[in-house]
Amino acid sequence: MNNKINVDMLSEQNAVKLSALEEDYSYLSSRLARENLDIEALVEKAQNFQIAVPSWGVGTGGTRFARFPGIGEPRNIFEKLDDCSVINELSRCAQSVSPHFPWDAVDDFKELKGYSDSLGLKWDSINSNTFQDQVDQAKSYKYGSLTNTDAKTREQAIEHNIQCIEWGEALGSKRLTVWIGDGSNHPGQQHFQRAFERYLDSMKTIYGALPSDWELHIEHKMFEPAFYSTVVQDWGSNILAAMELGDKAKSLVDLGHHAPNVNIEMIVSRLIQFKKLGGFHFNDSKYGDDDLDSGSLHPYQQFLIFNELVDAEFRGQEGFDPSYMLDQSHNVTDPIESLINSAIEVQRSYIKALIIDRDALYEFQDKNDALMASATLKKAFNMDVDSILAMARYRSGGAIDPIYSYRQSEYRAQVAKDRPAMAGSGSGIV
Ligand code: RM4
Ligand code: MN
Ligand code: MN
Repeated sequence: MNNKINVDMLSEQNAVKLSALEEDYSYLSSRLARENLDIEALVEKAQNFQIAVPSWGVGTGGTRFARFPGIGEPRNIFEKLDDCSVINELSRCAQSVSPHFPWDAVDDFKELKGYSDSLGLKWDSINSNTFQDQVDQAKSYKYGSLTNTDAKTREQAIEHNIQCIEWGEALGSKRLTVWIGDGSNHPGQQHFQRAFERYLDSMKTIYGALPSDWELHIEHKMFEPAFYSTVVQDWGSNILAAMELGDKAKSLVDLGHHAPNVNIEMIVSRLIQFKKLGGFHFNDSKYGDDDLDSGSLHPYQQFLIFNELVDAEFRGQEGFDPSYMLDQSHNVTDPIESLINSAIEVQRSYIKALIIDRDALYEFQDKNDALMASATLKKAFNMDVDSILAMARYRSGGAIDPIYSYRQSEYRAQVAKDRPAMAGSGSGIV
């Protein structure tokens, strides 16, 4: 295996941290035993939890105003994979990468697949991009892509999505995620119904090109780049489109794509109920599509989402198999550190949701005991599961303290020698 982090150094660092971990673990083990919970089973669950990393997340992001590049930023998909490998080697819960095309397109996809194999990485959802114009593109997306009033422009956008499926097949992916920026900036600019009809028409062609074992994930977003109306603006439009297209079409929930204060966990529950929950783009936000680090602002909301997910798992809900991914933009941190932390924060929400006493919760719900129902959730949320996560990483060959080990490795300084500073990156402002 092509390791980016020195294995011997990692074991030395782990050795320093091991006795404290064992102490915390043994305390938590007896604490959980009192609740009839087996810590070993939880560690196994944590070891099996995986969340994909977005290829565009390993470069420094930016805002509408500026982008301040970091040092040693990856210049192409191969270097992005190197960084993703570091994230996985230390966290052991981020085995796959979600590429964005054409940003990550290469001439030789076999070579790319060979490289990801050598790092032990897999490919998650393919993301198409018809929200920007590429240099040699015939038709502009200024007034929309899949919903453009011009048929030739729609065809070009459809073709790009079909091309993405083909590239995805070469990489062994099984999903296409479509997010479009189409919409309008002025009242009256766009006929709502006609635009959505054009969207469905275009998506039907893309859906028709899906291999039989693929899924098509639809991502909605409330606003931006269109500021008055967006064609796939909310989970309502999203699920309507997914229902119209067929079983292989599902809705994707990006946490930053809703109006402030929206009850996202309830949307998740509805999507689960109608077998339309495709997956997630995890991030955190305060004002809009901020793309902040997962769990950095609203860890309780993230936990409540996992409460719904674990509930579906617990009840054996038919057809329930959502995919988890991060979708963040890092402006002031080292993206590798943010992505490691975020993957672990999502994993933490999952483990905490697993320790909710579900039978007790159902009973309190049935008896309308609001206080105790809510306290049942809070009890699980307040449990410090850190040693479960650290033990899971350690047993899977990762780092007990990933940020410590990452800094000790001096990976960023090493790669910076071969990666000159860049004024802009392919991913630009996400
Ligand atoms: C969008 C959306 C998509 C991502 C782009 C880069 O806001 O979240 O998932 O592909 O950003
Ligand atoms: Mn997203
Ligand atoms: Mn977004």
